Amino acid sequence: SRLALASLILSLVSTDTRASSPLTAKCADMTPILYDMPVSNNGARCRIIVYKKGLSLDSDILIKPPSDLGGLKSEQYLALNPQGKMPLLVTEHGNIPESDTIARYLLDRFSAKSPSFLPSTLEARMKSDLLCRLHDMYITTIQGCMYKAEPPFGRFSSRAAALAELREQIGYLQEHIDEEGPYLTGKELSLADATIFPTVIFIEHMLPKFLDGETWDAEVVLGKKLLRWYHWIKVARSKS
Ligand SMILES: N[C@@H](CCC(=O)N[C@@H](CS)C(=O)NCC(=O)O)C(=O)O
Repeated sequence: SRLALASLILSLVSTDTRASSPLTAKCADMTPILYDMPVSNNGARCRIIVYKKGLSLDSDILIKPPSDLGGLKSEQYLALNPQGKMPLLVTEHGNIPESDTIARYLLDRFSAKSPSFLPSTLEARMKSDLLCRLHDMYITTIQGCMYKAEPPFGRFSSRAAALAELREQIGYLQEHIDEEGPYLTGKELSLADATIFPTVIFIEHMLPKFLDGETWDAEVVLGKKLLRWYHWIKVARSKS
């Protein structure tokens, strides 16, 4: 009947019901644990946020290697992240895989501490999101071609094809990088800077091994704007 339906809806939305539901009950705050290793460029963006914001590695966040739980493929780790990948952030809101989501969660959770990694203009914020998205969709998905012993590398079954695609995708970043800089999206630091910097380090150190006779030319591979930014960030980083 209508009355029964109305009372059912009322019971679903009433605060009393929600307060007693285990799904919505407020969990106690906990110190989040980031499972990660310095070798991971995906995880590095999360660590850059932790370090740049000056978070306490004691009370704000703990950083532990997956080996503390027996490694990425151990039963204990897989119980937290069935994909067996790092980084992983364990919080009172759930176990969070995927470095982009972890990074945004950390920016939000610790928004009171600067830098915000959020530029003040809509255009720069959009460009940052776009650069992160292009990087995560098309570059990190095939980056294994620079270090994995064997294919497949993402959707590619040959190293040469994956390397060619990687270089093409690096090129696509170029048109979204700010003309003036010094950061990727302009005058202010954004999540894109934290996301792309560790990957360019990977590229600079590993891609030259697969050039097949061609001499390494960072400007040819990275493009003018990405290379200028990379040099500038390295200098800025060594001063901070
Ligand atoms: N899209 C994921 C990629 C995570 C990822 O592939 N992590 C690598 C380390 S950089 C990993 O855990 N590899 C081990 C495996 O896939 O078995 C992210 O951004 O976090």
